[in-house]
Amino acid sequence: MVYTRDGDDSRCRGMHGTQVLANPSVINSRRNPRAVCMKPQPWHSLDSRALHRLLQHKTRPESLRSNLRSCSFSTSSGRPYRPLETLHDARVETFRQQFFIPEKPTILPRSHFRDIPALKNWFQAGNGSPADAPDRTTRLNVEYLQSHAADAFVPLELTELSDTTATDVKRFRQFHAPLNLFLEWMRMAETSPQATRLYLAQCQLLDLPVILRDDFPTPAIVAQAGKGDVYDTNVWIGHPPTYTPLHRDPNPNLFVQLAGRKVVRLLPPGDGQGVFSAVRRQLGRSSDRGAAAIRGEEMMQGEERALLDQMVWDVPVSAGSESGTGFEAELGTGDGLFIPKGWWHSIKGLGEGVTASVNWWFR
Ligand SMILES: O=C(O)CCC(=O)C(=O)O
Repeated sequence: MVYTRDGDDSRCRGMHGTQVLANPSVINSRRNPRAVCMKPQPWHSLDSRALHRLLQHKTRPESLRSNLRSCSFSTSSGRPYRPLETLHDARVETFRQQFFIPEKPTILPRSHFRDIPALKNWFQAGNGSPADAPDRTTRLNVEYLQSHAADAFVPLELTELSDTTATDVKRFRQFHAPLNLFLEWMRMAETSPQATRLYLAQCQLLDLPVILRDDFPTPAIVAQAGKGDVYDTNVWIGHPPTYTPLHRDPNPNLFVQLAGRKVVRLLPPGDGQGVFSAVRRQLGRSSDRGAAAIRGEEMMQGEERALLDQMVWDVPVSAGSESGTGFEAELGTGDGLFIPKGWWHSIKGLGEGVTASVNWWFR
């Protein structure tokens, strides 16, 4: 396996190309001198003023509502999404010829990735649900992760909702903190729903100890379908509803569900750009290549989040001839989705218990 750090995007490593390492003085340049850095604050370094600002930040519901009202986009995203088909033949050669080379998305044969060691080592059946129950809930194996990486510095996203059942985001913040803080939060959230959510988002495997990295052997299609270059591998863990807005990655992506469920909506390059540009124009913001490639705070809250969400998700799924060019894929444990380079996607965590995924950006 070859790890390369040069995406072919000229600006950064991907939407998720921001990184603060355990030692902030080596911010990302060691890894990728071209990466854009948002410099999130380590948890413990949020001083009382910063916390105050965080607590005072207000969304603007009135202007948001009027933007949504006045919004009359005409892009193909207004047409229904089709369910994405599942490949039944697991051979690398079939995948390469039918999907990798022609850059078409597909769901790999269901449960194809069920033997990734992380599935068994990182997760456990939730209380009271048998491990083989189809709708079982899953919990994080906090003890296993604590014993190997409690002090690892990881990227977290904090989303504060108005109450535990609300969907509107009061505050959003990205920062880095020891993994243990996240693990303790996950333990707490298991038993009592929290209005403040944490999402371990875009956590690079390279920042975790080798023993945990070994839980993610490179899948054959990643190693063999193209040049075998792995550009980045990240894990994503949280409690539903997790949310990732519409964006595109600069490299092909194998996205594998490790626990729980997620639903993904995909748009081809031109249509995704149309939706993204329309939203950014509406807000008077730039829609250049870089803007769509950074998981910035702007798109995670307020008007941009609401508009992107509406444009992608307020559209039905239909298998009929009237369908648009977009696809929807629902993934359960062990399922994998191929997202070709440049295809736009938005992802939501579903159901109960923990939802977790890993992605390999590769060429
Ligand atoms: O699972 C998620 O929430 C986001 C994953 C993602 O955006 C990606 O793999 O490109």
